[in-house]
Amino acid sequence: MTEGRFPEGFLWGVATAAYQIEGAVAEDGRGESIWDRFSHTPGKVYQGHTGDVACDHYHRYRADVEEMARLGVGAYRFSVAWPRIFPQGRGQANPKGLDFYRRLIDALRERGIVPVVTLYHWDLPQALQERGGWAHRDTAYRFADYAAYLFDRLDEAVPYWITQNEPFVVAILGHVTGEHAPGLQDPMAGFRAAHHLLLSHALALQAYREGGRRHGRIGITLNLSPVEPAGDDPEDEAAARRLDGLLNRWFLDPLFRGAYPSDMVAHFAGLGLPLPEPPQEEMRAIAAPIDFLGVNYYSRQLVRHEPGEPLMAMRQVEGPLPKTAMGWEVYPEGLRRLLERLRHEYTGELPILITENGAAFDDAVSPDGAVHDPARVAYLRDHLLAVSRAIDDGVPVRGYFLWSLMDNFEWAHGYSKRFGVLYVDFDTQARIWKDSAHWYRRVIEANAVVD
Ligand code: GBH
Repeated sequence: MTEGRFPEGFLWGVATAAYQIEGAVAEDGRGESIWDRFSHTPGKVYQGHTGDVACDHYHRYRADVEEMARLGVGAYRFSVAWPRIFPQGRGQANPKGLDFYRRLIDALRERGIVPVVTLYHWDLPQALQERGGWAHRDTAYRFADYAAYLFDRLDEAVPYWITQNEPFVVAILGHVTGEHAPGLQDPMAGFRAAHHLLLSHALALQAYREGGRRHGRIGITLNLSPVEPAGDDPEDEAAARRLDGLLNRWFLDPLFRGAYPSDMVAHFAGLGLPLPEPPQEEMRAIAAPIDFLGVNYYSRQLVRHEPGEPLMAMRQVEGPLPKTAMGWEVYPEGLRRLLERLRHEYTGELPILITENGAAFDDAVSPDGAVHDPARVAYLRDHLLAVSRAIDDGVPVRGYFLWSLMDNFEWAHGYSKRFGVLYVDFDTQARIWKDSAHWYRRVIEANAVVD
C-alpha cells in the first residue's frame, strides 16, 4: 500500500470514558463511584477538580454525536458507567442508567457511527470498593453479572465490546502508587487486583460466549509501551526487562499464554512477596480466545537500575526526545515496534484495534477564535504513519481511536491537561475545533495521512 494509505474499511474513531466526560453524577439514580469519592478527597486531584460536571456530555450527547458526524468518524469508543447501571454495583439494576446509553447508541446509529463499548474505564461502584474492590475476588463475579446484563440488552447494537481498559493502570496506579482511585498503597492488593481484573475479563468473556446468540466481537484493552534501558549497562537492560514484565507481559502472558511471566514471578518471590497462586481453571479462562486486542499507546518507558527501589529495583528516567504536556516523549517509532512485537510474540493474525493514541499540549484559543495545535497534528500524523507501516508489514490493525474527542477530566491532573481534538471551554461548555480536528476530518475522508 502507498505510504500513509489505509486499507479499505479501516475503522476511524475517537475515544472517551464515562467519568471523564459525562458529569451528571447524581442524576437518574446513578450511584457513587470510586472516582467520585477519590476526586472529592482533598489532595488527590489537581486543584480539587472533580468529574461532577466534566464536559456535561450526559446532557449534551446529541450535540457531541453531531460533532463526531462532522468529523466523519465511523466509530466511537465510549465507556459505560457501572454505577449508572447498578448503583450499588450489584443487586437492583437502574433502568434509567441503561436508557442513557440506549439514547446515545440510537443517536450514533442515526449518524452511521458504530459504538465500541468499554465496560470498565475505572469507575467502580463505591459500594463494591467497600466490600474490598478489585483486591477482592467477588468483584470479578459482580463485573461479569453487570457485563451480562448489558450484553443481553445492547448486544444487537454493539459490534465491539471491550471488557477492561488498562488493567495495569487500575492495579498499579490504583493500588500500589495510589495516584488513582481507590488510592491504596499496598503491593499485595495490587497483585490481587491485577489478577481479579483479568479474571473479570475472563468471566465476562464466558458470559458473552455462553449467553445465547451474540452479534458483536469482544476483546480487552491494554496500555502497552516499549520499555528501553537508559544506558547500555546490562543492569539497566535487566531493569528494562523487569518493567516490561510488569507493564506489558504481566497482562499479555496470561491472556495469550495462560501463565504469569516466570521471570517476574521469580523476581517477586525473591523479594518474599507471597504472590497468590491462581487456580489453573482461572488461568485457562483468562487465556480463552478473544476477537481482537485493544492497544492504548502513548509513549515508551526509559529505565535505569536502582537497587534501593522497592519492588522493581528500577526507576524511570526522562528521555531526550521532545515531550507532550504530560512529559511523555513523542516516540512514534515505538508504536510500530510494539505492533510488530505483538504480532510476533503474542497476537499473530488476531485483529488489533488501536483503542487510544493521542497527546496533551498546552492549547489555548487564539484571538482569531481558532485553536492552533501543530504539535498535536504532528504527533498524530507521525503515529498514523507508524500504524500504516505496521499494516504494510502485515500487522492486522483494523482501527484507530484518537484519544480524545474532546478535552476532559484527565484523572489526577483534573482539567489541566487537554487531550481533545475539540477544545472545551469548561465555563461555557463550548466545543471549539482545534486545527487537529480539521486535519483528522481530512485524514478520515482521504483514508490516508494527509498534510
Ligand atoms: C489512558 O491512560 C487512559 O485510558 C485515559 O483515560 C487517559 O485519559 C489517557 O490515557 C491519557 O492519559 O509510568 O509506569 O505508569 C494512559 C495511562 C500513562 C499508562 C502512562 C502508562 C506509563 C507507565 N498511561 N503510563 S507508568
